[in-house]
Amino acid sequence: MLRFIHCADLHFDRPFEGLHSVASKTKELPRENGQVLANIVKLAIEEKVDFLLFAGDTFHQNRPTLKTQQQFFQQMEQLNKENIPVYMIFGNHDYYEKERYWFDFPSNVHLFKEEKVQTISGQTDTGERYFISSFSYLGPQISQKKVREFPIKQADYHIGMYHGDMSSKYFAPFQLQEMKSKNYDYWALGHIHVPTVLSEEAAIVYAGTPQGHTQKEESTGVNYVIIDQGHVTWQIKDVSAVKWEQKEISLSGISRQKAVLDKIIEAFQVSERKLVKLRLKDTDLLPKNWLQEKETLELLEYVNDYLDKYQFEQLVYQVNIAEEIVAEKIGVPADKELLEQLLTTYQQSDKFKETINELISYPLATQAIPMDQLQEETFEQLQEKLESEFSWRKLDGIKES
Ligand SMILES: [Mn+2]
Repeated sequence: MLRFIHCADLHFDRPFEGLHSVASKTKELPRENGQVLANIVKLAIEEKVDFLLFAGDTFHQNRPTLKTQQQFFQQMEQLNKENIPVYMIFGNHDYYEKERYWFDFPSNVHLFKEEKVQTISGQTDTGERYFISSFSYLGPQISQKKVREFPIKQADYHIGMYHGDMSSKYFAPFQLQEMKSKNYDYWALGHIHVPTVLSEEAAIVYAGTPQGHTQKEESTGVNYVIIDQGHVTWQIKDVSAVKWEQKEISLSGISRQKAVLDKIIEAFQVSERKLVKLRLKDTDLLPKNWLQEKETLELLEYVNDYLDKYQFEQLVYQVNIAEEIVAEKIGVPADKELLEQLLTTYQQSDKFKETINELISYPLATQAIPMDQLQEETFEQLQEKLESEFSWRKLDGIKES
């Protein structure tokens, strides 16, 4: 029997995004990432797993800060003390460059340091042998179909780790059939942040990110996998430190602002570590224009002060009024791949910096806004806008990520 944890897309040093309107209240948030990693390590030790897999993008940047690295290496040392091996690949975000590390990886951490597919073997405490095949990114993209280089299953237990996306040209594209043909016991995938099972019977699985860093990443976890006599089962284990929630509040029957406040407050009954977006619906009895843009910030402050006062751990970062009107999408006679290609090209940081050159020339601006974060959020918003307002003619009908 083999028991292990499949963790992917930890993005350990990634900031929590989309929280500008409550910036003064989010100073403590980066610590949550440390808590997530600690939760994963604790789970591995408690369950006495045979090993832990990191399927790429463990770090958000390929130059993780010294402090981030120190925290990570300390946690890996905990696993070392417990004799729990770690197998780690690098993705398009944290692509491997050996001179980037301030510390030596502890001896229990086995790295895939090459773009070429390699196979590492290990042994459980009870003497069972297993093979793990994988590759790492050495730059922000891989256009080859790496799956073709993977060997056919060669031991009782053979696991593939794969950071990529079926339908993208830039992230090691693959076909499901090619993966299935390797006969592996489990494919531990990374890159897609929402937990996704590509094949139940061949166990080809995206674990998803263990901690959401944007409101889009609501469902998160690591996979706890058991392989017993050729039979594979897995469970999603919640290791998150803070959750994202969208809360809908109906204002039906309410015609005065005062009652709105009470109604919102009522929606909070128990304290939970959550980042909350409020959607107010059924607002037709309230006066037209009852909530102006500026007032949503005032409302946020009021609600958050209330939550603080009663020691609720929720933080409300946005208030919206549910829009009834759905705008018609504008058709674009171009393949969705063009959009993806454009976004990828402009996401290269030097290109982005060229674009915002003027802004960067003001030292105050660069001090006030971390440029990586600005870039990340700009592209996220751009992609959202391009996808929500335009309809892209798809040529191949493959699922987008
Ligand atoms: Mn990735």
